[in-house]
Amino acid sequence: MADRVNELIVRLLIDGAIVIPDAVSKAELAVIERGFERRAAELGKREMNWDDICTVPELMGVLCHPSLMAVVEGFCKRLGHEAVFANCAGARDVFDPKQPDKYEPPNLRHGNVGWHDDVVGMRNPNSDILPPSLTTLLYLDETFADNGAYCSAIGSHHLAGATADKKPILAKADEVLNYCELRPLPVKPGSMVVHRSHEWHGVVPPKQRRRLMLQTFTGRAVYDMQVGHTQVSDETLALIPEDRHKYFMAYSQVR
Ligand SMILES: O=C(O)CCC(=O)C(=O)O
Ligand SMILES: [Fe+2]
Repeated sequence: MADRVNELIVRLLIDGAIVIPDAVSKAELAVIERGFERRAAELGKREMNWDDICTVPELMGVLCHPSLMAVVEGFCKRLGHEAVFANCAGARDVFDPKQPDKYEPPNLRHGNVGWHDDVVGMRNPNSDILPPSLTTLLYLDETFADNGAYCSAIGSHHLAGATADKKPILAKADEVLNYCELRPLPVKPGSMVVHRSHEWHGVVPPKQRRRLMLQTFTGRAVYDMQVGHTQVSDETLALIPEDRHKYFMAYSQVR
């Protein structure tokens, strides 16, 4: 088990993205699905942000799950950081039955995969926060190499840089797509993808239900350097097992 976790941590360092198979049990997954479907039905939508889900016990129970934290904590420790929860962007079903399937397998290079670096979406990122930061995705449905898989440009995070005043420099798209291995990471339900900042990724357009829940982590010492972290209320904390409360922090100053 410890060997397996260490292997995943080393792969994260080298490749920038990994799969944790069966991160939650079948019984846990059934609970999560129940929470997802109940809340989606209440709201009449299948794309839910943090405010939509922060009172749903079945979904809050997944935050900082022990099988995920074994990898996240070990990874951060290796870089001299203490892992803390940064952000939850919500839970969503990205399958849109109205969207025609435009993907032509096996063309990951030119197909409609939407390759990107998540740093593009961050407000004012300081490059110092990026090395220990990890984004994690829990999949509630199976994904396949030609249908719904998360795809990684393996090692692409090594191509990013930073200016002297700590502004991130993104890799060039052509270099990523021409020189990195473009690898689909299909998963079984209950598995998680974990990826580093600056790792380029995309999604093979799904032909069926594709529900997931997102969580992002960073290092305690760099937490304050980035705006936009999810501030978890006491009401929500009460839904999360107490032994995980150590991962939750708040900004040291009001923002
Ligand atoms: O749906 C996925 O597997 C990845 C989603 C993604 O890349 C994102 O939300 O930035
Ligand atoms: Fe992304």
